[in-house]
Amino acid sequence: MNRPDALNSFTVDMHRELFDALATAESDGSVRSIVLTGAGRGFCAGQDLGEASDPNGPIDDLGVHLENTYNRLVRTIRRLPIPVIAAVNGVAAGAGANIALACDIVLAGRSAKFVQSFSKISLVPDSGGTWTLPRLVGPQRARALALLGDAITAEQAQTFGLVWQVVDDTALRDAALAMAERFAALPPEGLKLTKQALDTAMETTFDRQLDIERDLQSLAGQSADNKEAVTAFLEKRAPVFKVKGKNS
Ligand code: T3D
Repeated sequence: MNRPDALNSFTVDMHRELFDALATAESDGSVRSIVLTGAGRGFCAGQDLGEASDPNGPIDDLGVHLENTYNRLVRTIRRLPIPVIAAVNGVAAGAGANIALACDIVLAGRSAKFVQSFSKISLVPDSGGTWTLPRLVGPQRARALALLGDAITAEQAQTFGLVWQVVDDTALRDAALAMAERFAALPPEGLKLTKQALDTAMETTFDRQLDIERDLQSLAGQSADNKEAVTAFLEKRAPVFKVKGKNS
């Protein structure tokens, strides 16, 4: 996200650019993971409030705007068949915080902050926040975060379960790229199916989830990636996975 002077707050144009980038990454089958981060000192301050309040601007009904932009974005992130890493390099406020939480793995620089700033401007947490937060932090903390709108530090966010790892600010970029390289070395089919399995887990029963695991494992077990990984293990050599895509 690249509007550093406004802490990478979202305009309609920025949404369009990010959709285009995600679509390009998805259609190029050789892309094995995505790192989402912010230019400058912030990760993302949510909606650009200047654009949202401009009577001649592109936003009229906020619900319509949400559906066309933030909802589409977080649905895309969750649906992508490859891991998405949020590298939260500074403040993540409003939708910016919840977009980070929609990603598969959240890394944070030590100076990052997470703010559900919606209550301060009389809005409802969006971009999936009311779904994601209670599942990640539990109902009491979710309510306090959403209703008070207090900023929490990267360390607190990690303690609460919002963040996988906190690293020094100067190490964040390298940590995110190192994780992306780890994903690039893993067989992609298994990662895709694992994302699918975890997506259904929070909404279903134990029995139903066992059925889902069975069906996905059946697919995984038929994949060339699984065969190559097991053969390589038995032959005590490094596996070589065939990657689809225009660059392969
Ligand atoms: O529209 C819809 O469909 C509804 C969807 C809503 C989704 C949402 O995200 S609602 C929530 C919107 N975001 C906010 O309410 C956060 C507003 N920003 C802040 O509260 C603070 O800026 C921060 C806590 C994020 C950071 O504070 P601080 O002190 O580190 O920085 P700052 O000085 O406030 O901001 C730096 C600059 O960025 C400043 O511009 P300037 O004075 O240097 O020219 C500030 O105006 C600008 N900026 C920060 N956030 C936004 C913004 N400009 C426009 N929109 C913003 N959201």
